[in-house]
Amino acid sequence: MSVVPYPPEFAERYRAAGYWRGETFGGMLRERAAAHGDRVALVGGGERVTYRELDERADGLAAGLVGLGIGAGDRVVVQLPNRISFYEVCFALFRIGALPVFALPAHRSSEISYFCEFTEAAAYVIPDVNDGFDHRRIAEGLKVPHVIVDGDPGEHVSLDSLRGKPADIPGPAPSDVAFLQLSGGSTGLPKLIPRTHDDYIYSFRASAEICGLDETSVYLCALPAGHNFPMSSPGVFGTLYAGGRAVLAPHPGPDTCFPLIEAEGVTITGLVPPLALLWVEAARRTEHDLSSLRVLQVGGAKLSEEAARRVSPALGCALQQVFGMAEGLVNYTRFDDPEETVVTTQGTPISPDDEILIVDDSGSPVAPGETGHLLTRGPYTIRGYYRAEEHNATAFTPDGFYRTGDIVRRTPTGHLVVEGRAKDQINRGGEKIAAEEVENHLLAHPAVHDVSVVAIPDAYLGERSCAHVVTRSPVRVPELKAFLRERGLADYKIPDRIEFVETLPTTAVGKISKVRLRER
Ligand code: J2J
Repeated sequence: MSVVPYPPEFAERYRAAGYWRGETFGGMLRERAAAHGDRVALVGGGERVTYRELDERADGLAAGLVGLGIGAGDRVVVQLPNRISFYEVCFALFRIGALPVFALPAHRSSEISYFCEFTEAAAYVIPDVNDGFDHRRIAEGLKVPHVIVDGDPGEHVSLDSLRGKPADIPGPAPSDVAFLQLSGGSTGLPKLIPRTHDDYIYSFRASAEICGLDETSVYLCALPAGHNFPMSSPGVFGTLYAGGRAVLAPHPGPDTCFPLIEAEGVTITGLVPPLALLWVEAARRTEHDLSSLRVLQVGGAKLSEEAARRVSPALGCALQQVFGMAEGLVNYTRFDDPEETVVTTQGTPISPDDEILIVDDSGSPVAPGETGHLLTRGPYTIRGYYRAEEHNATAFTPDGFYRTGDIVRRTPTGHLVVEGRAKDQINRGGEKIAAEEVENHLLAHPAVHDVSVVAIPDAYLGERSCAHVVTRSPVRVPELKAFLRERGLADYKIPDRIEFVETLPTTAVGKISKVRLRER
């Protein structure tokens, strides 16, 4: 089975409670275009697109994609940067019922070829050149029927050539899977997350409400558009749901974003902790007027209390901590939470029906206030990864709770505090690296006998990655890094440090002890 559905009794409950309202992405855009067609929906690359224009462009593009042979249920790997075309392509695919697979701009041939092959993708959508990298290079040798380029297509299909006349296309059902999102991953190969129209729209509609979004809101998309946080917490989709305006920043740094905040009157944006700190520093000496900014959301990795205390004074806006995951569950500190709660916790869940369990190593609930493994189940948390039956057997409990791999505790007020992580992952300033994936690539080098990749603490990023390598023949660090790049691994996954060791420490049962490696 490629997708694990919500059990019927849960689906019924989520509908009855009004979480799942039978909405689809396509329908939502149509309604917004009818209600306020002339309002600006998206701003990016010097262009402004109204709700009506976005709606029409999605229709035109959907017709062109159908003409290319793309149909309902087909997977399409989308690797576009923060531009208007990202959303045009998304809505066109949503209208057809084809599923975008959201790759990040940083992904390279290793990740992309895996996504294309694993999902048997019908197409791969890219910019020509972005940030100095020619994405058409990844397309060379890729096993995918169509490569669609936003820009100079070379030998491929130009996105603009697909802009046709709207045609009648039967849309997907609200309970259908809308897209495949990427998991941060903790195993050798990244897992894909199937999200339905019903569940995802609930998550960003409720997020928009929690964040107080309305038609006057201006959301700045600073993080990569394909990531779950700027997409849905409340992100660009939450903003469009509320009838607001989303501004797309090509880069997340203050040099790019501060002028956009001033020019567009941005009211809310979301960042990962290292970027938030960069903004705090830059705000001290900026000449840009940031007074429109009401909320800075910070999430994706733990924000230290000390850093959290600096946000509001420096930026003159409220801080909101966001603890979320592409698999579902998202927590927010609320605007009426006491200041101490906002700086010391990662918030409470979106939904009254988000079920939270905190358990010990043997799976028994811990005493209130104690630290343990976070398990969750609810109206927008998946029941299984895409085409991953074997992995699902351990990633979920038999009664459908997702094992987040996060170690948390709950305060007496019900707020969650992230205390650590049990999953074999490195959180490099919000960018997630599955240790095993990098280990497997290193093991492919003939000089490498054994390897273990662990997180090491870092003042700026929170964590960096360090590979401990046992060699069988001499090799130098730059050679190993070049080897990983040649294999087409995304840059952020290349270990920050590589240490050569005689042996790797083992546990009592003979497994490599990452705990002892981290201590080293
Ligand atoms: C500590 N760890 C955090 C936080 C995520 C909103 C916000 C973030 C994500 C995201 C998201 C954290 N403090 N505030 O999808 O909608 C770590 C946890 C979690 C993992 C999920 C959203 N916020 N984390 O980061 O799928 O370990 O989603 O399980 O990329 O990031 O990563 P991801």
